[in-house]
Amino acid sequence: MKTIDLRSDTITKPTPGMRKAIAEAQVGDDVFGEDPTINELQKRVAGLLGKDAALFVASGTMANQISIKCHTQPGDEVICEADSHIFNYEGGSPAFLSGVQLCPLQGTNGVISPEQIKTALRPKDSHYPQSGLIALENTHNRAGGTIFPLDAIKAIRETADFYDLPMHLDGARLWNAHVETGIPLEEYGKYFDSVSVCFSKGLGAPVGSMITGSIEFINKAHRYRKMLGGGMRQAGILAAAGLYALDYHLERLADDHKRARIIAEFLNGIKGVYVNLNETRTNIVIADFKDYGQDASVIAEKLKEQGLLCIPFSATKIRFVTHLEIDDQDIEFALKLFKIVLDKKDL
Ligand code: TLP
Repeated sequence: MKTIDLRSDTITKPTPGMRKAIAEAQVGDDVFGEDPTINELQKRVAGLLGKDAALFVASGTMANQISIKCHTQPGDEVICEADSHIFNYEGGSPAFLSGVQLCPLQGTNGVISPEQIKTALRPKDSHYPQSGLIALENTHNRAGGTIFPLDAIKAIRETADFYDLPMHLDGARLWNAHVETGIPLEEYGKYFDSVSVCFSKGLGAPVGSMITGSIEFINKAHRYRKMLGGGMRQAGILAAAGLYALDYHLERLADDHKRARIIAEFLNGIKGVYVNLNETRTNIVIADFKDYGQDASVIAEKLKEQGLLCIPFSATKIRFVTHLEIDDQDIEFALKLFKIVLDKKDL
């Protein structure tokens, strides 16, 4: 049976071209700083984000958590959005690794405001945790791949400057925001003290993320990476995939966005199903089946029986993600499967 896997853009396997780049990569011992391919990727990504330095790490989670560790002291509080990846999907590691607590603010489409942040800031009094960091996410995964508007980021930066707070961006899918808006990565980067980006999401590399920031920040991150056992040796074979992805898989994200849009419009056309079409601009579609009359998990199971894989995100919501391995025919086929599973209920 043919399978259409829309669970995540993390499921892609390296393409033949990427595998060739991996096979031909020059490598060295990266713990000694001697892997030329790692060094090239770090330099390139730092440049793209307008930062002085970058550090290759194993995963997006590691990139976010090392960044939190660098910015905070135990007992601090990190202001983030309530649906953010850091708050929901990183295993409670801010508490485990950095001894900090999170202050989740309910955003709108993943976007929080300076006013919300001001209200959340703690007085400088020994009773309170100390506000230590503001962490944003762009694109925002659980909100549906939504793009954090640049003006909103600028306004938060002004607040952060006023209260002397650093800002971190979980930019696992910042590539998607960049391709969709045409806003240079560097423009996004300049409002943050640190930005993490991933090669293993829409870009299609098998492994790897990058932390970018100042030289001082990255030196600190380097030490924490080592402490976490994240110092890798001939990791240039992984960086080669990242370099290849930047050359060949960045601009094509626009295709993923078009395909996600087709799914979004189709599902939104079904009675009782809602997709926020205004905000669905990248490769993630969150469909809310709240008036459809069946639990998200039941619908996901029925879709699976037909060969379409997706992830329920709540009792009523299901996430569908387009990626490198989904082409136009797959989208046509997906719509056919949606019709089989959903239309009957619609009649
Ligand atoms: N997200 C995964 C799951 O963990 C939910 C996915 O399938 O989307 N930041 C953001 C915004 C992410 O979406 C993810 C992965 C990460 C960080 C963590 O990346 P990894 O999986 O490399 O640790």
